[in-house]
Amino acid sequence: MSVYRHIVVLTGAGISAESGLATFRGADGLWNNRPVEEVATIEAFERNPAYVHDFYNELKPEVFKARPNPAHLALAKLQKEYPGHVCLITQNVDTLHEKAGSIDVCHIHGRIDQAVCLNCGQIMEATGDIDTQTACPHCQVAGMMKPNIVFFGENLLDMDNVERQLHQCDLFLSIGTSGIVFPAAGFVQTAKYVGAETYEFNLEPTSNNFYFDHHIMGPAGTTIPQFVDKLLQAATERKS
Ligand code: BJW
Repeated sequence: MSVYRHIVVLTGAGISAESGLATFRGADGLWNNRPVEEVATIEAFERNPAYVHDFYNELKPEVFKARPNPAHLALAKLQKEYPGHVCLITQNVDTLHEKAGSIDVCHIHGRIDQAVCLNCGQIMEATGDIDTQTACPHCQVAGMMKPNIVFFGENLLDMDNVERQLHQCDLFLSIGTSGIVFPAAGFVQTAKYVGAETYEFNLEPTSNNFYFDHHIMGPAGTTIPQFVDKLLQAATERKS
């Protein structure tokens, strides 16, 4: 195992599956077998915001009671103990990486514990219910609040930072994501282009596996702690 200067980790719903949260495209998928792109689109929200608010209001308690699993904890340990930089990018709207102790997590698809006001653009904490009547505490306009979740057709968050991180990385890890949703599915291509070594961790091969040098199959709660131990051990051996 080599020692790396700049590790970029991309996580998806699969890393939170062992914490009890449904993935999107699995058998018991979050959207109950409806194509996610037909429900989680900005057009669907504009058509029927009450329906979308109800969905997320119901989902919040389940997400908030979930606890980080060994994969989240191992990545937090990697961030704390690895001698190189470790950048954590997640597509997940849960905050299990933060609960595991990770810092500076880049939430490219937003966070379920936040709302954004479509009138003034302010992002705020929203752990309780929001609905079509909720007023923005910043600009006071009512009825313009949206969960701070990136729907299909919306731009991702923090992409300037993501691009910067990807262009510096020498190791790219993709964990528990089907590689179907862009632009996140294309990050591995950028990493490969800049010369990074690339690993995919999943239960099964994905359709996006062309750019991965290594495929490690198995539950992330098992494979990630083992892999992190190897990275940390290599770094320790290099030092001594
Ligand atoms: C385990 C496991 C265990 C299970 N251990 N593994 C280029 C080409 C084609 C289309 C596009 C393109 N660029 C943009 C698009 C359009 C679109 C898109 O990608 N469409 C595709 C469907 C083709 N993208 C967008 O619209 C994005 N915006 C954008 O590009 O803006 C620019 C633009 C604007 C306007 C017009 C055009 C461009 C926005 C994407 C937003 C995604 N939002 C969602 C929903 C949020 C709602 C919510 O959270 O409730 O984010 S979609 C949904 O999918 C969610 C996820 O973050 C995302 C990714 O899913 P993920 O994490 O991969 O989950 P799954 O379920 O798919 O996979 C889980 C995996 O885990 C599986 O592989 C399992 O095997 C594995 N697993 N247990 C290890 N224990």
